[in-house]
Amino acid sequence: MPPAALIFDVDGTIAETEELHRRAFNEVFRGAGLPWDWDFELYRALLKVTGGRERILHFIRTHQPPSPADIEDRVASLHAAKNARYAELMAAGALQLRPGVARLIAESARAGIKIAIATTTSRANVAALLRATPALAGLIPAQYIVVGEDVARKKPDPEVYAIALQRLGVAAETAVAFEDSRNGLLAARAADLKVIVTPGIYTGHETFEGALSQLSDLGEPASPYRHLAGKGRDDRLVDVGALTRWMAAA
Ligand code: XBP
Ligand code: MG
Repeated sequence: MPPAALIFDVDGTIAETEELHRRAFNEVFRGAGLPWDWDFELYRALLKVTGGRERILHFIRTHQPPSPADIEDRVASLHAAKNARYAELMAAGALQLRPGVARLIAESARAGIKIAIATTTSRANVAALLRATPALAGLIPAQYIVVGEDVARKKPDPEVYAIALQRLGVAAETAVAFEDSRNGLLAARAADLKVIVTPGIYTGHETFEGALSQLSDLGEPASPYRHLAGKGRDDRLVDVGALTRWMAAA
């Protein structure tokens, strides 16, 4: 049986969005007169905290950067400004989807498989990405897009996946989740989903026990994925046929 639904994480999985988030954070900090600059290594550590607002607060509380006294009250507005800048950068075409994402989503939608999103990022950021990505237009219905504002607890809590499954109306064992991070894997596994992990630029050092498969990416016909662990050693692409076989053998 082919899967009934595919549920995609956004940041790091559909596209390498985190460099755009980081750039937007730093530009907004500079614009607000704050002497903060998140470099790649620091941002990798900060990514353990999901959610941009939560990440800024965590930074203030754990790194004690030079900050005005009222800084915690300004976190919500800094975060809103970050998301506004992120949308501008996205609209300027600063990003491409990761290999195989558009191909797999289009093929699956044609086969009648439901496509959903389960992300801790803000709704506006998902909208910005979808606006900038004509290849996905119309393939992911709005009610199947579950975002940070929809949950009380962000990943690694499974809430975002539980809501997605409920809205999709499918059982967890018939669906597959796609993630790039350990926090995402833990969230999806706690919702009883099978998970394919494609680690990204910020998550290649993490460990992913419990994943159905670990691959460099979803693969394209001219550039197959690199198999890392689990299912898919003898395949080249993640497609509906491969997913069907991997799930049956799980
Ligand atoms: C993504 C995140 C997000 C983005 C920023 O995690 O942690 O917080 O970095 O988004 P995942 P917001 O890929 O596991 O969903 O600033 O909108 O919160
Ligand atoms: Mg992610």
